[in-house]
Amino acid sequence: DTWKYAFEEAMTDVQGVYAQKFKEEIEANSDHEVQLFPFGTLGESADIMEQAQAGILQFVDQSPGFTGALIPEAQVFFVPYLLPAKSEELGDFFRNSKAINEMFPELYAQQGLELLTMFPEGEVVMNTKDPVEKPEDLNEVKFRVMTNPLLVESYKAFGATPTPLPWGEVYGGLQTNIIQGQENPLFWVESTKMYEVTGAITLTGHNNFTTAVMANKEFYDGLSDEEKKLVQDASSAAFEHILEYQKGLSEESLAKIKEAKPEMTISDLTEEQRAPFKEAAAQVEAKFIEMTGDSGKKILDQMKEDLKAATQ
Ligand code: 6CS
Repeated sequence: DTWKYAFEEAMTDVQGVYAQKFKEEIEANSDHEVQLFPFGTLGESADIMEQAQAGILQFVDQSPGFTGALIPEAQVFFVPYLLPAKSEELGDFFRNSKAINEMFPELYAQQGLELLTMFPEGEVVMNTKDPVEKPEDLNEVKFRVMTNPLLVESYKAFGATPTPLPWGEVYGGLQTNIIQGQENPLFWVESTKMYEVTGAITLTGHNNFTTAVMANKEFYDGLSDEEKKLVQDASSAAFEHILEYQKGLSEESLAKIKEAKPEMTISDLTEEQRAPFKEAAAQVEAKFIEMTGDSGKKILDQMKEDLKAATQ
């Protein structure tokens, strides 16, 4: 039989490379076939999530940036400067975190989803029309964010006018000046040619892009123990593969952007320049607790504990 798996990016982007490895592992170790649906083939992120919940798709990759309405606690990934910047520490965190591996699966299960993995996709940069070096530079900037209330709060705290939009509207929005900025990892800025419609990239170090892969829960619960292990093993193999794949990816992507558009302004903010953005974090964290109550606080506290363990 054929298992359908949709994701939010192209086949050659990070989610696509992960999905291809997952497919390869499943097909090498069973008679099941995995059919992959990249971005644009079945609609926006919200559409593929609906299809996965309805059981039309067996697997879906949806980033917490879009899952906030369904699972408010997933917005924890948008508390600025929470995740570590070093890739080894990030890997350890995702591998061993109790919040990720025990607490989030319960929340996804309530939405009919079996959470298989969460993994990082790369440091997020601000990508704007005009250079940004301080919060004042974001004044009057309509900044596109993923559709997630906490991300709106972050960019308010950073000094911008946040504008939540699905991905499909971002290129056109920048081109027609409806928005003047967006944030994403460098590989994505490069592969989707965002540099064509923007003029500046700012490294603020405020986040790493997190994504999540899940299965329809009814489908997963109906698998035999052996098949469940097959899915878990394929997920683990794809997780290790994608961390390895990302080594040096941001640097390569930045070099390609510079080559395609030499006049692009690249600002890697100093610690001093980052300080006012860091100061905004406490306010965003408080908003997160306000939005999610006890359940969110428990996840955040556990994450902080897991982060401590991963960065020691
Ligand atoms: O910003 C977004 O909406 C998109 N960013 C990435 C890195 N992946 C998919 C997502 O749709």
